[in-house]
Amino acid sequence: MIEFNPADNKMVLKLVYYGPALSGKTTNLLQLHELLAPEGRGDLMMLDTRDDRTIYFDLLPFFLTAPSGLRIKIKVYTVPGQVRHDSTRKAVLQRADGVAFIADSQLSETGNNVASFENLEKNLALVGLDIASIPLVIQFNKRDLPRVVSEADIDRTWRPTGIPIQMASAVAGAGVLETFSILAARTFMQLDERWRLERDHGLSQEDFLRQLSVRN
Ligand SMILES: Nc1nc2c(ncn2[C@@H]2O[C@H](COP(=O)(O)OP(=O)(O)OP(=O)(O)O)[C@@H](O)[C@H]2O)c(=O)[nH]1
Ligand SMILES: [Mg+2]
Repeated sequence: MIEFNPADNKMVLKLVYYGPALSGKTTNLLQLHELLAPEGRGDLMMLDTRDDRTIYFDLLPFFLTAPSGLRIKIKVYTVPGQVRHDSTRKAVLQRADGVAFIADSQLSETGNNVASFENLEKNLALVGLDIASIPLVIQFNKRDLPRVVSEADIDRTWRPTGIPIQMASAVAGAGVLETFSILAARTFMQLDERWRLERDHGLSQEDFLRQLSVRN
């Protein structure tokens, strides 16, 4: 969590879209900007791109309010997937409350997915976060393309991690809200355990997702 100031009645959360280069992280954020409730949605910032490749990060802020008056700002970030931007990835991951790992379904990208996931595991440890406890979701994007890894193979390789998996074609908006919804729900559960959002602030998981306009 970036910030929780009970005196201000304000909480700032951070969700991070991680994954190999060109897997579709920025595309997910662009689609989310269209799909999330317009009342709470802030402006999408796409920082420092060159040839459509993220060099620094993208950021989509979202604002909601609990019945207690607690104001919650959710900052959704993407990292740059290119291998050489590792220090930026680490910086963006700091104090993350949840991570969506965007994998590229193309068979040619299998090795890059694995390397990027290992990089996530390493960088989470470096910023003091535990891959076993941080809310996570894995999205297999680009299902619309030919020569993609089969769902059976995805199942065999990734199911044992216990992390929820969502198929997507982010360029067409398919699976984008579903991925975000899984991440938001898991993140809420963890925050609620720690900060008692429902008991002390009257904010249930259902209200939280409803304000984001994400189906439960
Ligand atoms: N066919 C197809 N193309 C996609 C899909 N999602 C993203 N793309 C394309 O893949 C390319 C890379 O997408 P980005 O969203 O920029 O990828 P990124 O993960 O942000 O890449 P980096 O910023 O370099 O890490 C773009 O040309 C997208 O249009 C998809 O579901 N299907
Ligand atoms: Mg990008």
